[in-house]
Amino acid sequence: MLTLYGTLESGNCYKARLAMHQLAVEFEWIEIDILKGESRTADFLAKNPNGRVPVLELDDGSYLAESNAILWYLAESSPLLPTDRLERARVLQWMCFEQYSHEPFIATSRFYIHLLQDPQGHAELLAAKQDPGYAALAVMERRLEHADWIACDTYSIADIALYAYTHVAHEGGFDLGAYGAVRAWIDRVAAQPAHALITAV
Ligand SMILES: N[C@@H](CCC(=O)N[C@@H](CS)C(=O)NCC(=O)O)C(=O)O
Repeated sequence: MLTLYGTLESGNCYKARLAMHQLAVEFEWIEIDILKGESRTADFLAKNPNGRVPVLELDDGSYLAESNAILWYLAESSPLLPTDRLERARVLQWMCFEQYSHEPFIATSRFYIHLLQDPQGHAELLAAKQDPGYAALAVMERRLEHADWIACDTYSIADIALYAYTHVAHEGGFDLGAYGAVRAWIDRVAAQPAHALITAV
């Protein structure tokens, strides 16, 4: 059976859990308390030299880190990853966008506010993340005004990757009020079969 090492509140870890629920893949969940440094122990660094969750342990005892790499591994040969060459590249395009232009602003703001519960102590950092965070939401809005799904004609792991932190953007201090197409897409993602909440293991 697969084992997922992660932190329940983390959107990056939620991506893998949501995909496994939707693909009906059984897995064992091992909670890692990142606030206590459990992802930085020698034992954990042997699993992921980058000291971060999520990490997926495969049946043969090997480890895979990076949430979007884990999504890609899980979704291979499933409807969550298209077979067409260009569509696969577009899925990757949006997953790269998520990691470079979205997660560093929206997810990290949520980390300071929702997990550390210390917005005052990080006020300067949080202020600096507002404009790029809203810019990422505007990019999504432009795409979703004309499309049901973020990367291609069907629901894919690119939707899962971006849903993880977009649907809880308010917990990072972002107001989705002006992003109607993004909000409608959030509802579509949540209505997919075997959807699981971010709070569910
Ligand atoms: N690019 C990585 C980011 C992983 C990441 O930042 N994980 C955070 C939790 S969301 C973490 O492990 N933080 C603990 C630490 O840095 O010690 C991914 O997508 O998996």
